[in-house]
Amino acid sequence: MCVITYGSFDLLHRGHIRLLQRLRKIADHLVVCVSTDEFHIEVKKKEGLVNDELMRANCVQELELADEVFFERSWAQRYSDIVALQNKGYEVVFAVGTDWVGKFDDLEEVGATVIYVPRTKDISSTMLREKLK
Ligand code: C2G
Repeated sequence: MCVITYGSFDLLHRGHIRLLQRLRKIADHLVVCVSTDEFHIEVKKKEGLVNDELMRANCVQELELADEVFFERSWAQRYSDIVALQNKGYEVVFAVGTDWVGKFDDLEEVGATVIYVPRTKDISSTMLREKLK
C-alpha cells in the first residue's frame, strides 16, 4: 500500500516528523509532495516561507522516511499523482493532518483511501516564523 502526503514542511519540526514517522509505519511505499514556493504563496495563500522549496524538499529527504519526494504544484495534481501510483499497481492512501479534515474526501472518487492524522499540538511553522521575527 502506498501512502501519499502533501505539505509545505517549512522549518521542519516535530509535528511534521511525527506525521511522516506515523505514515512510514503503515506504508509499503511513502511519497511526500512538498509545496513549491509559488503554490504555497499564490494558491494556498499561506504566509511567507523561511526556507525555499529546494531546502524544504531536501530536509524532508534527509529524514530518510520517504521513498520518494516530489513537488506539489497544484491542487489538481493529487488526482494525477494518485492515478499514476494506481497504474503502478499500488492501492493508494492519501494522508494529511486533521487540520484539513474533510477537505480531500473527494479523492475517494479516484479510488484513494483518505485518512486524516491527528495533528501534533503546540507546534507549527507559523509559530516558528513568529519566533524568528
Ligand atoms: N502537521 C502536523 N502537526 C503539526 C503541524 C503540521 O501533523 N503541528 C501536518 C499537517 O497536518 C500536514 C503536514 O504536517 O499534513 C505538513 O504541514 P504543513 O507544512 O503546515 O502543510 P500545509 O501547509 O498544511 O499543506 O494537501 C495538504 C496541504 O498541502 C498541506
